[in-house]
Amino acid sequence: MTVFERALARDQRIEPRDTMPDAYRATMIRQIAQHAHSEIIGMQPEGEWITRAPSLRRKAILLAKVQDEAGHGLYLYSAAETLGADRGDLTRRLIEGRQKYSSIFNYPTLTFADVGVIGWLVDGAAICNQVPLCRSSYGPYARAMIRICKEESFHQRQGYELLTTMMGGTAQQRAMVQDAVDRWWWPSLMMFGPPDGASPNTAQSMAWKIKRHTNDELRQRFVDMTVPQASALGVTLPDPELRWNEARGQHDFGAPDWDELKRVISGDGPLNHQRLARRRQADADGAWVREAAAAHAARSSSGGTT
Ligand code: FAQ
Repeated sequence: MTVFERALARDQRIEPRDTMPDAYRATMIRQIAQHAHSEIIGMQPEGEWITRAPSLRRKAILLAKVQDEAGHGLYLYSAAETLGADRGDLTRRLIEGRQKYSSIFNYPTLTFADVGVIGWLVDGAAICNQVPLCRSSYGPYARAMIRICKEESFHQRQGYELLTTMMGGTAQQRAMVQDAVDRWWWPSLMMFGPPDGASPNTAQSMAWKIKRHTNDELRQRFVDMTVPQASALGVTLPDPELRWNEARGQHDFGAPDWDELKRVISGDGPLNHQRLARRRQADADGAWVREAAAAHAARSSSGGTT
C-alpha cells in the first residue's frame, strides 16, 4: 500500500505537499476548476437583477449574495493553485470553452421570482452536493467547502424568504413564483450530473473519497428535502411522476431530459454564448488591473519604491 492509499484508507486528508497519483491531482484540478468557474459564471443570472431589485432591502441582499459567489470562486481558484494549477490558465480554459462550468447557469432569469427560486432550488441543490464535499479527501478543497456551505445555507434561506413574501402577495406574484419553479425544477435536478450509469468519473472519485455519494443518491436527497418545502410554500413541482414511495421511504420522481443536459454541457444551452462572452469581456476589462498589480509586485520584490 502506498502512503497515499494508506491515508485514504484511514480517512486522512491529502495535503498539497503529499505525494499523490497524477490522475488524482488532475481530477481534483478538474473538479475544483469547474466548481470555481460555476461560482463566477453563476454571478451573472442573478447579477442581472441587481439594478432592477424591487426595494433597497432586496438590492442589498442580492448584492451581498452575488459578492459571496465571487468569494467562493476565489477560495476555489486558490485551492486549485495548491495543486500547481495557474489561475490565469484556468480562466483562459474557461473563456476558450475548454473547461466546463455548471449547466444551471445557462438558463435565463426572466422575473424577480427567479432570484428567489435560484436561492431556494439552485443553492439548495448546491448545498446537498457540497455538504458531503466538506469530507472530501483533498484538504484545501474540503476546508474551503465548509465556509462555502455556511454561506450557501444563508443564500437558500434568503431565496425561500423572498418566495414566502411573494406567495403572500398578489395572484400575479404567486403566478410568477410558480412559473419560475416550473422553469428551474428540471435544470436543478440536472446540476447533480448524469445518472450513475452514465457518469464516467463517479466510481474513481468515490474510490479516492473525493465524492462521498453518487450523483443519483444526492439527486434523491434533494428531491426528498425539497418536496415538503414546496408544499409549505404552496407551489407545485412540475413532475407528474413525483410521489411518496412508502416502501422505499423516498420519493419516486421522473427522469430529467438527459439529452438537454448533454446539449447544455456541450455549449448549446439557451445562454452559453452570452455567459461566456460576458466573462470574456470582464477578463479583457480587468487586464490592466492585473498588469498593474503584477508590475507593482515585481517592483516591490526587486526592492524598488512605488
Ligand atoms: N453541468 O462523471 P460525472 C453553485 C460534467 S456551484 C456541467 O458525473 P463528476 C453555487 C462533469 O464535470 C455549482 N457539467 O462528473 C451557486 C464531467 O466532465 P468532464 C457547481 C457537468 O465530476 C449557486 C462530465 O459531465 N457545483 O451552484 C454537470 O464526477 C447559486 C461527466 O459527469 C460543483 O461544481 C453539470 N450539471 O460529477 C452559485 C460541485 N454534471 O469529465 C451561484 C462540485 C456533470 O468532461 C448561484 N462538483 N458534468 O470534465 C461535483 O460535485 C461534480 O463535479 C459533479 C459532476 C457532481 C458536478
